[in-house]
Parts: sequence; structure tokens; C-alpha cells
Amino acid sequence: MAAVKEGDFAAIRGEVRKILKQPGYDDGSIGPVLVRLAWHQSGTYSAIDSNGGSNGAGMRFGTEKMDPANAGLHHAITYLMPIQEANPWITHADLWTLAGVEAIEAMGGPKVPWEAGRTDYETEEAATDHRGEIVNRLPDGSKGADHIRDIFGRMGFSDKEIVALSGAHSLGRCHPDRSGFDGPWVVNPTRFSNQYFKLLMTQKWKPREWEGPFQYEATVAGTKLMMLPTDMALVEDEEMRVWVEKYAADKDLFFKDFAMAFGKLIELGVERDDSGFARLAKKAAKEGKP
Ligand code: ZEM
Repeated sequence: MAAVKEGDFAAIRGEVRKILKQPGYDDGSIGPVLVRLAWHQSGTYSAIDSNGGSNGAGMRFGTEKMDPANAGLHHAITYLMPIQEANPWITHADLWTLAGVEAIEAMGGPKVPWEAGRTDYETEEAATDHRGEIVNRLPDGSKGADHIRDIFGRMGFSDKEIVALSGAHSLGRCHPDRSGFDGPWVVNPTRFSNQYFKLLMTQKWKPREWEGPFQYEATVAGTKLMMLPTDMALVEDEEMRVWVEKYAADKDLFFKDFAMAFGKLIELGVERDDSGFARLAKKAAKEGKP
């Protein structure tokens, strides 16, 4: 890993891009797991308690590291480690979010707004002091629309933003040894697209008969694809379904809304100054409502 000029985030993006292709890993790319790392790092945010979020990179420590919801994310962290070691001026919290947005772009997705300035907790004690016990904050794939609204509402997201963000399931797959679920959502899971929404609308999703947790399946072009109960909730719920229909029909609209929502996600809990998304997150926290 090359050491780049201090503060040269474009060069860091270049370093991330160099390691994305990993022929021995999953579908040949670590892009999807990097996106999941940025999401889980940020998705602990609570506008109600005003804690959690992308600052701190708390997943290196204690409860957050051991949280079953984060199973498998050590792969992403380990791949990024050499970049951070060669460039100790960048914080883990900035690197993880930047790697996520770079992966999205490199896989054909939109440019997501990203700003530097996140800090890292230096020690386990510091992480615990700042975050308290941040557990059970991430969504459970076996549940329904009410659960999704609770979880994303706590972060300050609307129905529209929930559906847009869920479009990230056009990337990657479920691993039986991580979440228990199994398989990819789309045929080409290393390409960012609106396929996930199209498939939700067009396929006859049937419960999979197997020993594992309840999930749906359909076979498309000879490939077995999957949906989680939470994915199906987006089409079962009348209000969210409207957005699934829109994003299935209009890729550009999806890209635009996804970029804004993901940009907001990775700003949650970041206290840098009074500009941009940080200001929005603070305002939501102050009003005590999502
Ligand atoms: Zn996911 N997600 N996610 N997600 N996710 C998985 C994988 C990936 C939920 C969920 O339970 C799961 C968002 C929202 C929600 C990604 C991105 C984003 C997996 C499989 C599960 C079970 C984990 C495994 O076994 O490896 C639920 C319930 C969600 C909300 C209702 C949002 C928001 C995301 C980003 C914007 C990505 C990229 C993956 C694929 C990871 C990989 O390793 O391939």
C-alpha cells in the first residue's frame, strides 16, 4: 500500500480502487462488503439519544465489534487496514466511509457526497464513554415494515429514504456463516443498479424450503436469487411500494435519491461544524424526533 500525500483523499480513493477486485473473495470484489461496513458504522445513530453514527469507528472495539449484526465485517476492516497503516493521518472513521462511497462509484453507482473530519476513538474505554452500549440498533432482516420504520425513523429517515437506501441490496450477498441467510439479491451483485427494485416488482418470490432462516427465492437466468422478509416488506407496505415502483422504472431517480440518502447516512453522528448534513442531523436530534 502506498503512502500518499497527507490530506490527499483522491489518492486514498485510488488506493481503495486498487484493492476492490479480489478474485478469491465472494463474487470477485470486496466492494459490497465495504458498502456494508460504511452502512453499519453509520446505522447505529439515534437522533433520540443523540449518539451512535459514523464517528469514532467504534466497530474496532467491544460490544460493537462482537455485535452479531456486524458478523463478517472484519473482512472489510482487514482489507482496509494496510491503507490506514501506510497513511496514519486518515482516521478509520473517514477511511471506512470513503471506501464505501468509492466502492459504490467504482461499481457503477452515483457519486455520493463525502466530507472528511470524522475522529476515531483511541481506546475501548473512550469508545464506551462516547457511545455507551450501542447494541441492537441495526435492522433485523426477519422482520416487517413496522420494524424498518422504527429503526430508520430513529436515524431520521423517511419512507422514501428507506426504500432508496435498501437499493444497496443490488450489491453483494447473504452468507450463512454471517447472517444465516443465503444468496445474492440480483444476478450481477458487483454492479450498482436498480435491478433489486425491478426484481421485487417482477418476480414471483416464494418461501425457500430449507433448514435456514425464513427467506424468499426466485430463479432468474439460471441463478437462484433471494429476498429477506424486510425486502418483501417494501412491496407489501402500500406507502413504501410507491417508491419501489418509481425506482424500478427510473434508474436516474434512484441514483439521485440514493446518493443523497447515503450521503446523509454517513454524516450521522458526525460533529464537525455547522454545515451540510451534520447540521441536518443535529437539527433532527435537537427536535427529538426523526
Ligand atoms: Zn443490508 N444486509 N440490510 N443494507 N447489506 C445484508 C447484506 C448487505 C439488512 C440486512 O439484514 C442484511 C441495508 C439495509 C438492510 C448491504 C447494504 C445495506 C445481509 C447479509 C443482511 C442479512 C449479511 C451477510 O450474511 O453477509 C436489513 C434488514 C436492512 C434494512 C431493512 C442498507 C441501508 C444498506 C446500504 C445502504 C450490502 C452492500 C450487503 C452485502 C454485503 C456483502 O458482504 O456482500
